[in-house]
Amino acid sequence: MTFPRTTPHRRFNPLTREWVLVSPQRTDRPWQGAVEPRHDIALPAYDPGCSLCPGNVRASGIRNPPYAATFAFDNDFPALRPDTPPGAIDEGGLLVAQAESGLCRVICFSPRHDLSLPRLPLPDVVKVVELWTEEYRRLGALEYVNSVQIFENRGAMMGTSNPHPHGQIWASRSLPNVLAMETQAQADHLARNGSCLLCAYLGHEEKLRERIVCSNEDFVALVPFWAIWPFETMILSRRHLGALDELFPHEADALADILRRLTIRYDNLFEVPFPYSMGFHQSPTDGAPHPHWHFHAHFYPPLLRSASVRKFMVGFEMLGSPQRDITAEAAAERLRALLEVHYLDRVP
Ligand code: H2U
Ligand code: ZN
Repeated sequence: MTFPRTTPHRRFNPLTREWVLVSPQRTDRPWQGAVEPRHDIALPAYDPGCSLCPGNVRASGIRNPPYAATFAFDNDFPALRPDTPPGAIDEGGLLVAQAESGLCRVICFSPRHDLSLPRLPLPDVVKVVELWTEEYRRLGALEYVNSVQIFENRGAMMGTSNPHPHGQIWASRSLPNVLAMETQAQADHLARNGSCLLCAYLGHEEKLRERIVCSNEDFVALVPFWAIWPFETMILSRRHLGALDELFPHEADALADILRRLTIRYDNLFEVPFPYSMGFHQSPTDGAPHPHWHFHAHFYPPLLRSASVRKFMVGFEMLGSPQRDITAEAAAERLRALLEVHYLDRVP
């Protein structure tokens, strides 16, 4: 069976079990709406006013060490705390609340204020992968942590407070909504089919090869069939594994390689530092076995047709379901056509 890709259709996301409306005929509509300011002004290698640069004092009054590679610290303004007092209410299933504990970390990717994942040398990105792995292992081992959400908000458009290359980790007792949905969907798929949902999905994509952006021996970057954001991608491990702490050293190198190559392509698309929210989805750290869990990363970038026009999730999308204009296949083709040399690092 096929479906007409040039006319409106719905696509199903088997990980969250939600639908996206695809309307390819809308890509050419006129735009007189918001125009985003460019954020590609040259940054200094060190900014004395930056709270994340080495040796500087943070808002909390704590001074950063003169770090030379990566640096992680407890968020000075954490959304979750380890010592939250217990408590819960449930009034007829209508007023339901629970105390929540956890902890929040900030991860500096480099001492260089002006660099970012796509412009860091590969060995430096490997160090970031190693730090994420160490944090996942350490935080996941805490009694009150069942989920370790590692993420990066990149760019002012994504609400980042500071251009210094950094990410965050929120570790929590409860599984966040999306992790809970993905856990259930993967468990159900394994129980029903006897196979891993994402191993099976990756197998399809490798056969079709129309949504793959780039790959290496251990990882594949692709635009998922059910993508919502214009240039949304996923990175999937080829080997069935649940989390960063299961990677072999050569796989950690390969993850750094694919992250770097994908983010270089992103920056090259509109020749600006490409804004996005990205993060890893990994096995819950509740001590239970999760054979159904397949490690992956999601990239959600808002830019639509240029550096100055972004997608908004409003109207039908807020009230009904997400919608996209450019198809996943067309987005993959555009990302695939780009160079893997950063536009700022090209020799003229
Ligand atoms: P974002 O740029 O994605 O907001 O992440 C920066 C985080 O760094 C943010 O959560 C923390 C903020 O709370 N932060 C500190 O912990 N100390 C500071 O001095 C500045 C920012
Ligand atoms: Zn800085």
